[in-house]
Parts: sequence; C-alpha cells; structure tokens
Amino acid sequence: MAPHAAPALSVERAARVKAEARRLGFSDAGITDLTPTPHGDALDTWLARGLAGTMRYMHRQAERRKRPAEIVAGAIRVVVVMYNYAHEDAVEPPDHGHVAKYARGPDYHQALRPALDGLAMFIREIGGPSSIARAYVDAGPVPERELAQRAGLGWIGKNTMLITPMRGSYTLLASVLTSVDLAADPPFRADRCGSCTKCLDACPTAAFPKPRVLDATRCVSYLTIEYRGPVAPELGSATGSWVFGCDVCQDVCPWNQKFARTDGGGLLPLDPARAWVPLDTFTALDERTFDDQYGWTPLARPGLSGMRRNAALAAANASRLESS
Ligand code: B12
Ligand code: SF4
Ligand code: SF4
Repeated sequence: MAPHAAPALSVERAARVKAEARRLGFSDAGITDLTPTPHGDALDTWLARGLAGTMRYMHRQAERRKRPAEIVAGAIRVVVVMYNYAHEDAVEPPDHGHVAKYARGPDYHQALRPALDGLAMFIREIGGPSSIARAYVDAGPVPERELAQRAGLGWIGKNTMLITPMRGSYTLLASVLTSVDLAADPPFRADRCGSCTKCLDACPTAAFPKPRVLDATRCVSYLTIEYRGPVAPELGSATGSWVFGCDVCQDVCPWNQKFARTDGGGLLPLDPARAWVPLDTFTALDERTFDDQYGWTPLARPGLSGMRRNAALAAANASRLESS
C-alpha cells in the first residue's frame, strides 16, 4: 500500500460524508476525534457549584462527557451535524405567552432522527460490514457544543452557544459516533465575541456568573422546561412572557442579528404562528387534548401542569406590567 493511501482515503470519505449530511438537509457538518475534552474541569466546576440544578443526568453522564471515546466502544471519530432553524419572529399580541424558536413545531429529537439515521447508515456503508456508526440527537453524554467547536463549526460564545460565522446560533446539533476513519477538520480557534457583552447584559434573570458559564438554575429555559415545582418569586417575576424556553441571549447577539439565515433544510417544519400562545390555552385543556395538540412538540416535556405553571407566571408578569 502506498504510504499516503490511508489519509487520502479518509479525506475522500470525510468529504463524501459531509456532502451526504448536506444532501440529507443538515446545514453543515464537521468531523473531529474523540480525545478527552480540554474543558473537562469547567464541567466539573459547574456541577460542583450546583449550576445544573435538578438535571441529575448531567452528573451521571459527566465522566463520559469528558471522555467521549467511552460513549461508543470502538468509535474513533464523531461527525457533528448542525441544523439551522432560524425564522422570522411574529409581533407580540397581548395576553400571549412566548415560545422559544426551536419549539414551534415537532420535537427536533424525533424530527432530525430519520436523516441522522440515514447518515449513520451511509457511514456504515462506506466503512464496510464490521463498522460502527451510532446516531445521537441531544441524547446521551455527547458534549455536542465542544465537539462542534473542535470539528470547526464555530466558536462557543459568551452566552455558551455554538456560534457559526455567517449563520449565527439558531442551530441544533446532533452527531454520529463512528469507528470509520474519517479525516478530522481543524478546530475553530478564534473567539469572535471580542469585547461584546450584549448577551450577558440582556439576560432577564442574570444567569451568567461570568462569560461562558451559565447558572442553569436561574435560566428561563431551565425554569420553564426542566424544572418541576414552583418557581422562586424573584426569578418568576423576571421570566416575562416566556412560557417555554428563552431566546433573549441569542436574539441580542449581533451574529444572529446580522447573519441568521432562514434557509433551514426542511427537516424541522416550524410554524412562526406558534411563537405566541394565548395565556388561557392551558387552563382550558385537559390532559388528553393537551396530548393531541402538544404531545408531538417539545412542550410535552414540561407537560400540561408545567405549561399551566409557566402560563400563570407569564400572566402575573403581564398584569404587573399593566399596573405599573
Ligand atoms: C443541559 C443543557 C441545557 C441547560 C444548561 C445550558 C448550558 N449552557 O449548560 C439548559 C436547560 C439551561 C439549556 C438551555 C438551552 N439550550 Co440546551 N442543552 C443542554 C445539553 C443537554 C448539555 C449542555 C452542557 O453540557 N452543559 C454543561 C455546561 C458546563 O456546558 P457548556 O455550557 O456547553 O460549557 C462547555 C463548553 O463551553 C466548554 N468550555 C468552557 N469554557 C470554554 C472556553 C472555550 C474557549 C471553549 C472552546 C470551550 C469552553 O466547557 C464546558 C464543559 O463541557 C446540550 C446537549 C448536549 N448533549 O450537549 C443542549 C444544548 C446545548 N442546548 C441547546 C439549545 C438550543 C438550548 C436553548 C437555546 C433552548 C432555548 N431556546 O430555550 C437554551 C440556551 C441557553 C444557553 N445560553 O445555553 C443546543 C445548543 C445549540 C447551539 N448552537 O449551541 C444543544 C447543543 C442541544 C442540541 N442538540 O442542539 N440547555
Ligand atoms: S436563555 Fe434566557 S434566561 Fe437563559 S441564559 Fe439565555 S437570556 Fe438568560
Ligand atoms: S452577544 Fe456578543 S458576547 Fe454574546 S455571544 Fe453574541 S457576540 Fe458573543
């Protein structure tokens, strides 16, 4: 075998895999290895300070998150794919609650899965019968943003989001871990945040103790999606009209304001009309109708009781605003 045959093959395979990812509807793809993440200490500190709140799975997955080679036995590469879901926001109607952009349609975990499984199959076909390729959409201990940065897809902004030049951060990430030797991309080394602090300043609940560290227990996204039980009044009064998730630290980012592109590949059909829901919607629904209307969307995660709690907070915030 010629000495450079293997690298040439891995370069050619990598190019085919990335082209296939784009053909399947992903906005971009990058490849990296599975060596331990250089920021494992940041994860340990985050967990030790209790900043994960009740997300126990973050503790359970920590060791594998720091050493992604341990996630799938035999895997040596990860193909990280990105899906762009940016779309125009509708103007706020009165007495409505705001839903984060990514959640205005089907649950992306299910919606991206068939295309990602298709990519995994393509990689196995390239690699031959004994090859492994396993797909993950925000599941398991895959440190998606770090791997995406290492795979050259962008940098991690002060708001902790993966930001891609000429695209921004309204993107979802997913990955395929594989035993097939694919040429790795160079990491994205630059930090393009510069002296900007817009996201840190705009966060309604002051959830960033410092740049690139998020106290999830203060984040509206955590409070409205992950957290069960009553929200502390000093935080609940800052969640504004958000009833599911929050986009503030992305909406103010100049990289989104200048470069967000509404050219998503059709894998996740979002409906801008679902950006705002009447605040009395959830009180009027029973479990069965909630399931029919929202069971296939991300709003199923907090469920009917969670959405009632979130809508009550938003209604209280609206009436406080009116009377002030
Ligand atoms: C737990 C979680 C949350 C938690 C905690 C968020 C957080 N910042 O940690 C909550 C519920 C709050 C949340 C909210 C949201 N989330 Co979330 N979340 C996750 C999840 C499952 C794990 C993230 C994690 O590891 N957190 C632990 C902390 C410590 O990690 P980290 O902040 O990413 O920091 C790491 C790196 O930044 C690195 N690091 C530290 N310093 C430095 C410095 C440099 C220079 C570098 C390179 C790296 C680096 O070390 C850290 C440790 O690994 C991922 C999916 C996954 N499997 O990874 C999705 C994920 C991060 N979430 C996502 C989204 C879309 C959101 C929301 C926008 C949803 C919304 N609209 O409400 C918000 C955004 C809030 C925000 N500003 O982060 C996307 C982000 C896509 C992107 N383009 O970045 C992901 C990747 C899901 C997906 N599959 O697409 N999320
Ligand atoms: S998602 Fe909202 S609450 Fe959470 S950090 Fe960003 S701006 Fe703050
Ligand atoms: S708002 Fe500014 S500091 Fe925050 S992520 Fe965007 S560029 Fe970076």
